[in-house]
Amino acid sequence: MDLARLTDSLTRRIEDTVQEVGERLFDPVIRLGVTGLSRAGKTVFITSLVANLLDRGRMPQLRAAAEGRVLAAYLQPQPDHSVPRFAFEEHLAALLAPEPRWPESTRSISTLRLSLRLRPAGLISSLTGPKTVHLDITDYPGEWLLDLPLMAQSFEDWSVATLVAARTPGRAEHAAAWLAAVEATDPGAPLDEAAARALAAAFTGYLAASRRAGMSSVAPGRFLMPGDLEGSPALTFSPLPRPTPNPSGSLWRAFEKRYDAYRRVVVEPFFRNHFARLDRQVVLIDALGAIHDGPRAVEDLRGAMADILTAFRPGANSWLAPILGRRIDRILFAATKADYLHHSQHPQLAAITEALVADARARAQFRGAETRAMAIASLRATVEQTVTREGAAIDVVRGRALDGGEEIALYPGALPDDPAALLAPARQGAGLWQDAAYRVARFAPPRLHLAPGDGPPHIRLDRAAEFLIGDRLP
Ligand SMILES: Nc1nc2c(ncn2[C@@H]2O[C@H](COP(=O)(O)OP(=O)(O)OP(=O)(O)O)[C@@H](O)[C@H]2O)c(=O)[nH]1
Ligand SMILES: [Mg+2]
Repeated sequence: MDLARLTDSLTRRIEDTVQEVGERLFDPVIRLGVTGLSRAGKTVFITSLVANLLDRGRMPQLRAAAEGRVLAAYLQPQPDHSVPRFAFEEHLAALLAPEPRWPESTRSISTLRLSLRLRPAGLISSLTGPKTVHLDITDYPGEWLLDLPLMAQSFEDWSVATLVAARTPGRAEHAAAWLAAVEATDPGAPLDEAAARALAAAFTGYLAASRRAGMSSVAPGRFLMPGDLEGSPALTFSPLPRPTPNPSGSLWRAFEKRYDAYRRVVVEPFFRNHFARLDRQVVLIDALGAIHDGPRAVEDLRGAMADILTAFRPGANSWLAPILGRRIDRILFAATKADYLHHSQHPQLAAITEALVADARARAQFRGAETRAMAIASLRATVEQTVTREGAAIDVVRGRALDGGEEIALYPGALPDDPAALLAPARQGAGLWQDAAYRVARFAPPRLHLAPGDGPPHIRLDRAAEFLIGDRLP
């Protein structure tokens, strides 16, 4: 490298640093955690939220926007030099294409910084002039969230819990091959790498089948979504019963080491780097999807969310406590995909979502954090309609089917007013809903023609944004 270029790149680096330091010192940053299991709707939420903050025509409930105080909104080229940028433009283009497509399952982590230039409200404005606020958002595969509870579990405890869960109805049928492989293994015998790989593969097969059946608890997260760890020995382990005796060099001890390495090398950095210092959190929950999959899926979702949210409890365990939950002062529990329901049923959906996380909230005691539950759709794919069947008026939603693209009307079933009508049988281990059937047909994204100044259509995304960041916009 010649001297001129070297100096040039040095200067640029210094400018970068100065700019970063300047931003950090003077401009407030809101770090929004978007938390949700796989397919909960994180990527669509981030894409639509950002698009609707850039073009605010559909954000009347975001006060700063309604009052015309947002002077400019723009995306930073590369917010974090160590993490890829969230592919906002690609995701939005796919949703706005003539044949619109939902995003693929997220395979790795990415991040985005949106900057808002604001005219402060009221008296301050005449004194200070415009202010800039940055909004940092990270996207990641939902599977990885399931690793959070592992941090508080030893290999032995995790093995016992996972083996017990695998024998329960709803899971046992998917676990047969893996459990047979565990039975046939002597965990006290010396490590045999080929046998280890076969066990790990059988375990992964069980996790994949459970997920296809609508189950949420399918940790460790990297087994189903390895990211850059595809084929890595760090993923070659499986729960095993502890043998006695348990000599050093046993398969069990080897798996224990790998489990601990997985937590130390994979899980801890992910949470340390990306959940640290969050200010606000939105927890996206696909409650409708679970209801559709049946009582066992609902109970499994409840359990998974409880395990995850409990890890945010201050003091829950040694290393997470200083990292998580301390500063988060607002948490929104959002039922996603509310556009599957006529709005007359949105209150029931919000109530069910609130009840789903009630235990976790009580246990986690998000000290001082203000929480709220809402039914939202990041991207509205349907329109509402009232049809008459056999003399009775029925509220349906209409949209394009994901398979085939033809117009369909959907009546997903009536959600009960009392969430316990769903959650109690789920808790008691019911296999099917007693008096109701819930249907969900997957909708394709709508074909959109956005007017200038408008973001994509949504349901209550502006209210969600107001709750999550509104008070931080000067
Ligand atoms: N109708 C409707 N469907 C939605 C909406 N948001 C998400 N979906 C559906 O949910 C699917 C998953 O959404 P994503 O945003 O990709 O979910 P994710 O949480 O990023 O999932 P992972 O990347 O696998 O962790 C989409 O493919 C859509 O089918 C919405 O607002 N309305
Ligand atoms: Mg995603």
